[in-house]
Amino acid sequence: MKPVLYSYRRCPYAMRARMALRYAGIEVEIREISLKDKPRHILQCSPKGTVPVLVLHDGTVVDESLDIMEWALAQHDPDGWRRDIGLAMPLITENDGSFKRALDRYKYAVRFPEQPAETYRKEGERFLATLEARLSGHRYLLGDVLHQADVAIFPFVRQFSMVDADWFAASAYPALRSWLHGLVDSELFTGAMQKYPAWVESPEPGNQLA
Ligand SMILES: N[C@@H](CCC(=O)N[C@@H](CS)C(=O)NCC(=O)O)C(=O)O
Repeated sequence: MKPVLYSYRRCPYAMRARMALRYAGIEVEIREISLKDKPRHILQCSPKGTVPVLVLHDGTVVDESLDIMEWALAQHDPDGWRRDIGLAMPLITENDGSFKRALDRYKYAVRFPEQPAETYRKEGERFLATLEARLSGHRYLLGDVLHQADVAIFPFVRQFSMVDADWFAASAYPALRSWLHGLVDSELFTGAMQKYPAWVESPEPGNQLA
């Protein structure tokens, strides 16, 4: 029996998990869910109700995207995505913390009217500038070989770039742009973005029509 991955195609956390699983060559049953109508089983496995959630055949539940990446890489990590984790972790932490916060405010600026969208964009740009500096000397964030950090971070930068594509195309981050385009065009990403119909949960035994 394959492990089950509850997923949502456009979720950046789910993207990083799906990419790590593909890279590690682990086949999973992807269950595409609606965030507005979550299946009972995902909530039974992980009451916090976020995707991605990986359920292993022995019932073990892994319900944080970075833990799913870690689990996948512990099974198989052919290119050493976990090297220099001491350098990678602060970047990933900043991505998931202050950058994600700025991204949400920039993307949904109408819901955060305290500041104009440009202010939130400027907050996010602090992280973009850090990435640009790293990418100016290397193809990827930790050198010339793809790393867990690239895969963990780029789905969020992709979202940021799409809020105002014209602004991003003219922005002061050329190395970041070519890094992003390379990852978006990669087989690893396109393969992980395959479309699945929404997973339909079978009815609870008690609710079944006779
Ligand atoms: N820290 C979690 C965050 C996951 C997360 O927030 N996912 C979003 C979708 S992108 C979600 O499921 N939100 C719940 C909802 O919208 O109901 C992780 O890394 O897995």
